[in-house]
Amino acid sequence: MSGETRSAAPAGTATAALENMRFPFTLPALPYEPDALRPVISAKTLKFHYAAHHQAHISALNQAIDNTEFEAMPLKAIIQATAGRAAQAAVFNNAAQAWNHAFYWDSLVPSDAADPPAVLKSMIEASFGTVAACRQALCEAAVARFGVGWAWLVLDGKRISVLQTKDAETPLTSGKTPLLAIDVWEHAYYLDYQNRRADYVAGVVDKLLNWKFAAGNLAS
Ligand code: MN3
Repeated sequence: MSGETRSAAPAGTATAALENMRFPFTLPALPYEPDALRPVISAKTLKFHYAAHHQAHISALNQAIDNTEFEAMPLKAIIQATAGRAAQAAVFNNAAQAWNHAFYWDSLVPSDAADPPAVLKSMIEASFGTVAACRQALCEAAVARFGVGWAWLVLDGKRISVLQTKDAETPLTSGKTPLLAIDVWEHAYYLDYQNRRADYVAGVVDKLLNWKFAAGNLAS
């Protein structure tokens, strides 16, 4: 595979594993056991989310790109090539959701209430004032997202910022570097929190954010 760019995601992550695959794509390994994020996210939610929802996007992606030019392409290239093209919506939606979910698994870590590593922390402080204000902005974006979608911490130029995307959309297609993702589709929390999205988001933002992974994405 000479001349190909290897994944820029931190080594050993689900995101890197997926980015280094070609058709047929397979579900990358979860970075922890399904019960590792309790009590914020139950094992039941995580198992369904991973083995049913994430797997469904991987399977649908393989079906959609079978015998097409996308068979030869890495996942991020497929996402870029199909973004905004109505005729390729099935490929884009499943490719982007396959990537978004791997990135979401990597964005979470058991019981991590620690601060970001120093380089990221100083960038966050330059953009938000404090890490607490950054956490608050991420919470607000995740709670305010109308309908299904994602909340993201991103590197936008030299600034750290927070944004939302709808449905399968991803910051990858707008030239921003994703640092962390929070899934706010109902399947991410409904078994545990029913309609209380804010409680799910607060638990994730206060206890599960993988700041080391976020910092590792600064160089990607
Ligand atoms: Mn999901």
